[in-house]
Amino acid sequence: MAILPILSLPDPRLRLVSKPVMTFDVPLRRLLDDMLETMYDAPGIGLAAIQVGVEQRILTIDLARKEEEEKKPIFVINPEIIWVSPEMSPYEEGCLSIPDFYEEVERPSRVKVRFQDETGKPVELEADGLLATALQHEIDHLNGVLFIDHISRLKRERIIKKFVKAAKREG
Ligand code: GNR
Ligand code: NI
Repeated sequence: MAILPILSLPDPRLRLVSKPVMTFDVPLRRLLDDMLETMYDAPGIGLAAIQVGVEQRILTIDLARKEEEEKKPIFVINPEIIWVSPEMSPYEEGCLSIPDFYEEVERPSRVKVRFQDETGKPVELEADGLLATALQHEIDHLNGVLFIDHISRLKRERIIKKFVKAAKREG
């Protein structure tokens, strides 16, 4: 297993539309293991493959945040949102690719997602609360969408500018 470097704003790869996984092989299992280790180390509750530079429709999710909580990782491959609730809920979101910035985002409170597990088996999952938020945040990443795309243009442009400046300073 390995901890992979996480891309941050304004890396253009974060805007790519990731490609479907076609083969459920050993390299995929390795990538999932590395993503999980990277996510736990960060620490984060979700990670999309493109955040570690891999342009494939792959997510890892685990809401267990505290050390003592039992780890329950979910591997999500080729996900599709097949239903969203009409009700919306606000949640203060953050993103490992936009460190130290948090802002409230409104999204559907509940979602139904169809995806494949790490063996390629189709799965359907209905989620609410933080899991619904995390799934939507992560699936956005697969489409090159970041949570700042859901906030006001003024705030979005301000945060992008800050990261562009920081990247220039660091060369
Ligand atoms: O660790 C994370 N926490 C989080 C909190 C609220 C809403 C979404 C998230 S996802 C984030 C990790 C991440 O950036 N995944 O892409
Ligand atoms: Ni994110």
